[in-house]
Amino acid sequence: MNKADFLSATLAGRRIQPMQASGSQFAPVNIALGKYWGKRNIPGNLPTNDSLSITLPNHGSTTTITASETDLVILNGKQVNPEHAFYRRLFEFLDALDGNRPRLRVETNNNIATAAGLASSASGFAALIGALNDLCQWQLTDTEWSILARIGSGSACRSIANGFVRWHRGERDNGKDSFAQPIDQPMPNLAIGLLTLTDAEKPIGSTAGMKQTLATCPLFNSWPQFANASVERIAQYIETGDLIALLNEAEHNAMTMHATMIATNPSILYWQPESVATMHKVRALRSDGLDVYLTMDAGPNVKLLFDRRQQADVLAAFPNAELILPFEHA
Ligand code: 2P0
Repeated sequence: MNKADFLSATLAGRRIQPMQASGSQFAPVNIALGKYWGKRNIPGNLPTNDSLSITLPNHGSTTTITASETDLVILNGKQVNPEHAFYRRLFEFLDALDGNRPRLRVETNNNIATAAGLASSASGFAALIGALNDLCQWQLTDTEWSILARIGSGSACRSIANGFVRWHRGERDNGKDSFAQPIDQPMPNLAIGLLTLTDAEKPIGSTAGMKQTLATCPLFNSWPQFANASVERIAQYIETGDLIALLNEAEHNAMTMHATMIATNPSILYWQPESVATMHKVRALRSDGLDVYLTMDAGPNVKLLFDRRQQADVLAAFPNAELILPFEHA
């Protein structure tokens, strides 16, 4: 199956036919506490393992789509050149959705610090599907929304709700059982600190990085089993309200994912000296009694995870951290 086949399996005859002047949708970014790393199917973005994220409320992408004389992309107020990777990826996806689509003007605004290494492709594809759903009045269910976003970018399937969200890897070849669902259980004391440590260029994107890991990493055989069990533990800690156990598991999960990246050939090392210095600092704070943990994605920046009741101490140690309280939103 190619991307268009995966999409049409869920679209069930829906086409890109505007039913109103424009369609809009906001979608939030998410940070995985149990990571997605590895695809069992590349065009469908079908993962080797479950993952589980926390949404950053009010941080993300707003996309508005209108029918237009020509295809046009506006990103953060600036027109994007058709040669640009963002433009190409977007219209390749829209063409796969509907080969006879009308010309479209797609405007996206991201209100997130992209420098902090937050994946705007996740909020972007979730917002894109939502805007099309609005424009064409598709009446998508949340599951269909999640599946279509996943085919755009895997982690986008988790950007459909606030709070904790779990992506069930699924087993079917057509991907219809691979979607995310919110976990209706808040953890009000969970706090996140976003650190922008460096704007050093990433050595390799996630899609290529996962491919290389599967092809060359001798440790990867043990990753899916570990990752599934780890997500299961995280889900249990959410249920029992054990914040510290959850944060500890999230850090272990991230470090294990990075171990698989580092053990590829050639090695993928997203860490920069500032990342490693931050890891040591977090450990030193922990041995001083502060419950602060960290997670990292496919980039050099670190996301601190802690108990908001220790917010003053954590922010004193990391004055540049942007504080996010995921369960405090309008
Ligand atoms: C995650 N990452 O779970 C993991 C952790 C990066 C490290 O999802 O190829 O942009 O579009 O499916 O979703 C980044 O990968 O990759 C990602 P594609 P995506 O958040």
